Amino acid sequence: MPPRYNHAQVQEYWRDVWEREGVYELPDDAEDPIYVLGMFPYTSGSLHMGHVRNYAITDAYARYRRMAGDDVLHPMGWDAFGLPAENAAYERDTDPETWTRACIERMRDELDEMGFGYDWSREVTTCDPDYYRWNQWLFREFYEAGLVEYEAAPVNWCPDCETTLADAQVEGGFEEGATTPRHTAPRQAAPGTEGVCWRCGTPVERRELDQWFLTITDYADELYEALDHLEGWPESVREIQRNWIGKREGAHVTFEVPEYGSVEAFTARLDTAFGATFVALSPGHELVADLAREDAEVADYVDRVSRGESAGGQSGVRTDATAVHPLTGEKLPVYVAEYVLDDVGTGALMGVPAHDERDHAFAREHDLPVERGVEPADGSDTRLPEEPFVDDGMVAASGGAAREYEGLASAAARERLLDAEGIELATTFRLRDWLVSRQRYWGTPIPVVHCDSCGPTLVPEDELPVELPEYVQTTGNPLAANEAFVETTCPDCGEPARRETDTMDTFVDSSWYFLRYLSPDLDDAPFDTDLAESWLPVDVYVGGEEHAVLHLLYIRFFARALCDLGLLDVREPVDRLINQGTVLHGGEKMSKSKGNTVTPHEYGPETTRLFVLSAAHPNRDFEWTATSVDGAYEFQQTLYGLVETFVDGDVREESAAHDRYLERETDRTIAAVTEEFERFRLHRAIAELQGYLRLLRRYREYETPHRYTYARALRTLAALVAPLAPYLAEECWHRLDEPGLVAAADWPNPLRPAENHRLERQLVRSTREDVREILGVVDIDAPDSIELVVAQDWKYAAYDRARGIAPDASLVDALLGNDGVPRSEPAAEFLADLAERRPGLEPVVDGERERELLQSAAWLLEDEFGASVTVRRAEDDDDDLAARARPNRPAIYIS
Ligand code: ANZ
Ligand code: ZN
Repeated sequence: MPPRYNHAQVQEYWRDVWEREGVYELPDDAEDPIYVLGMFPYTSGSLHMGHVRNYAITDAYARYRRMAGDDVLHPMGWDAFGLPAENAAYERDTDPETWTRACIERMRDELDEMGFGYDWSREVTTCDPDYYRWNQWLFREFYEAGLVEYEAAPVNWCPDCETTLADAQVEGGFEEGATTPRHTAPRQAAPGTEGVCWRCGTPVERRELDQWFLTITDYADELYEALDHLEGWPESVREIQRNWIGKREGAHVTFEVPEYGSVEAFTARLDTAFGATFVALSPGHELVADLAREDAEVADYVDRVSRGESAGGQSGVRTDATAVHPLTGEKLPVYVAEYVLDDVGTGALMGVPAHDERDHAFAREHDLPVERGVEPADGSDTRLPEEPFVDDGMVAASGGAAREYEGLASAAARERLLDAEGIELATTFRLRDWLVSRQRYWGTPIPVVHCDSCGPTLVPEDELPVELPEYVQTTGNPLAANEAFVETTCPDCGEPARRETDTMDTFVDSSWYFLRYLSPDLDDAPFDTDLAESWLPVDVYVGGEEHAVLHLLYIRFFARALCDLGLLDVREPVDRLINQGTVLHGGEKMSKSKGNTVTPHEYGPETTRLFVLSAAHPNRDFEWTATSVDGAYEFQQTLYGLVETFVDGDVREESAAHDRYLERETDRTIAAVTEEFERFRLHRAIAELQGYLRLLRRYREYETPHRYTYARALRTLAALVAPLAPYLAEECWHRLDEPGLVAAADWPNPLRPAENHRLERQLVRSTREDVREILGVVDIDAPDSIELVVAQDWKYAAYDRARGIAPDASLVDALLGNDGVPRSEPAAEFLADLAERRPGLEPVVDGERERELLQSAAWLLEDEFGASVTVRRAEDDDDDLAARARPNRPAIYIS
C-alpha cells in the first residue's frame, strides 16, 4: 500500500515557505510584467465555486508564466462596498464596516487555503478611505473635464424604505453571480414599473430625483467602433457590448408643428417615410409639457404614465397639434404614446403602420390609416393592411411627392432622401449616461456640497477624502439622517451648506481598481502613470460573462476618460479576456439560493482545483459530478504514490529501448502541456498529464525503472503539475530532492525538439489500434510474435511529392519510374491510392524516425499482448508484406 498524500498536513508548511521566500511578489526590477488578473470578488462572506474556478484559471496561468521565466503581476483585492453589507448589518445588528472586514478576513484565508499565489503586498480594498478618496479625486477630475452631469431623473422609489431602488431590487431580486457583487444596477429605472420593493413588499413608485451621471455617451461611438479591434475578447462579449451601445444609423426628420414649433423624429427606415400617418411623442418629450398645459386629457395621461398606472402597450392620447410631413406637406395627427421612449433617439417617431409592428398595433387601437410606403421589389403580395410589411423593398407608387423616388430600392431611397429638405443623417445610440447616484450608506460619498447661492460645489482636493461617518441604523439613507455629516459650509462662499448624501455606484470602484494594484500605496495620485504606461494593458483578464456589459464596458470607458485626462496612455485596458463558464449542479447554476452548492473545501483544495480545471474548457459550463471529482483525487494519489515508491525503490543503471520511449514521451508531454497552457485549454493540459501519469505507472510496472530517465520523468511531472496543484507539486519536488521550490523553478524543456509530437503519438496510437483490430479479426488468443514492417524509403519520398503536387497533375504519371519509384504493379497501386487521397494527406514522420519510434514503443505492444515484437524495414522483407507497408502505417504480421 503506497503512502497517501494528505494535503492538510503539508499545505500550511508550504504556504509559510512561499510567503517567506516572497515567491508571488512581483520583483522590484520588473519592467514589463505579464499582468494576470481575475475579477476581484465582492466581499459576500465566503468563496463559492464560481470564484474558485475563476481564480484557479488565473492562478494556473500566472504560475505557468512565472515558471516560464516571466515577471508576473498577479494581485488580489476586494470589491468591498455595496448594499448587501448594509442589509447584513441590519439583520445581524452590526455595522457594514465590521461585517465587511470580517468577510475579507475569512475570504482571504479561503483563497490562501486554495493555494492561490497572489502578491498580497498589493492588496486593494475599495472601502478603505485610502482607496475611495481616489474615487472622489477622479470624480473631481471627471467633473472638471465635463464628464459629470447633475440632472433630474426618474427612479424607482420605495415609500416605506424611503430610498431609491435599482431595477434589480424591484420584484424578484438578484441572480447570484459567480464573482458578481450584488451591485445595484446602474441603469435608469425601467419605464412603467409595477413591481414591489424586494425588501418590504411595498409597491414601488416612480420619482424624479436629482441624480449624478457620468457621461459615458461621450464615448459611445469610440467604444462601439473599437470593439472590432478587440481580437483577444470573445466575440460573444463584443456582440453583447455592440447591442448594448446600440449604434444605429438613420435619419432625423423634422416635422413643423404649427403654433408649437417643430418635432425631430429619429427613424431607421427613412425609405418608409411616404407611409407615415402620424407622429408620436414620448410622455417626457419637451413639447408634451406645452401640450399638457392646454389640454387636460394630455396632462392626465402623462400623469398616469409617470405614476406607472398606464394601460401599457398601445395606450396613447391624441393632441390638438398637427405635424407637417416635410416631404408631402400632409398634416399628420400628433399623439403622446407610452411606447415611445424618452431616452431613445429624440423621444419622437414618425408612425408608419404599414411597415412597423408597433406602429401597426398603435394604428389599430386608434383607428389611424395604414398607408403603403414601400412594396416588395419582386411585385409579390403583402398582407397589408391586416399585417405590416416590415422588410426592405422599393418605394411604392403613391403619386405626389413620392413620384421622384418611386421604384427605388429601400437602401437607395434611404440615401437619396437624405438630400430632401427637413431630413438629416443621424446616428443614435442605445447607451445612456451612467447614473452613479445611490441613496446608500456603504459606498463612496460623492464629494459635493450643495449651497443655496453657489449650487452644487466640488469639495476641494485638499479636503479629500470625504469620509463616511459612523454608521447609524435608520430607515432610508443613513447619511441623510446624519446631521453632523450633512451640515457643512460652502467651499466657495463659506455660507452654511449641505453635503451631498448620495454615494457612488460601486461599479465606479471597480472601473479602475486594476490600476491601483500597480502602486497601491501611492498617496499623491490614484495610480502611477509611468508604471501604467509600461505595465498595461492587462494581459489576461478572467471573469464571468455576466459582466459583459456594465463592468467590462465601464473599464473601457474609464481607460479612455483617463487617457483624455492625461493620466493614462492605454485606451483599451484589457488585451485578452477569458469568460469562465458556469459551474452547474443538478443542471442548474450552483448557488446559495438554489441550495445546490458544494463548498470549495469539502474535497480539499487541490482536488477541487484540479476538478474545476479538468471538467471543461475554461469558457464552458460544466456539471459538478462526484465521480469526476474522485478522478481528480485519484490522480493526486497516483502521482504521489509514484514519487514515494521511487524514492524508496530500486533503479536500473543500464538503459534500454523503452527508456528512449519514455524520454521522448516526456519531451512530447512538455510540448503538449505548454501548448495547452498558451491556448488556455487547461482541461486538455490536465488530460495530457493524466495520460502521462498512466504511462509512468505502466513503465514502472514493466521493469525496474531507469535511474535518470525515470527521475527526469517524475521531476517533469511535478513541474508541469505545479500550476494546477501547487501543494502536491511542492511536496513531490521536495521528496525528489530537487533544489529550491517548484513554484520558483524553471518550466521544463524538451531535450530534443518536440514539434512533431502530435504526429509521433498518432503513429504509435494507430499502430497499436491496428494490432488490436487484426487480433480481433484473426482470432488469435495469445500471439507469439508481432512484426512491424516499415515502408520503403521511396514511399516517403513519393508521399511528400504527392502532398506538394498541384491537384490536377497526374500523380501516377509524374512519379512512376522516377525518383526511385519502381515501375511495378504494386508501386502503381500505391501511387493511385495516394492520388485518390491526395487533398487530405496528413504530414508524416520520415522512415527512419518511424522505425526508431516503433522500436522504442515496442514494449507497449509486448506488454499489452504478451508477444515478442520486431520492427523491420520493407527493403529487407518479402514482397507481400512490403507492398502493404505505407508511410506511418507499417504492415503488421502476427503469428
Ligand atoms: C419609422 C419606421 C418605419 C421605423 C418602419 C421602423 C420601421 P430600431 O429599429 O429598434 O433601432 N423609434 C424612434 N424613436 C423611438 C422612441 N423614442 N421610442 C420608441 N421607438 C422609437 O429603432 C429605430 C426605430 O424605432 C425608428 O425607426 C423608429 O421607428 C422607432 F417601417 O421610424 B422607425
Ligand atoms: Zn455657496
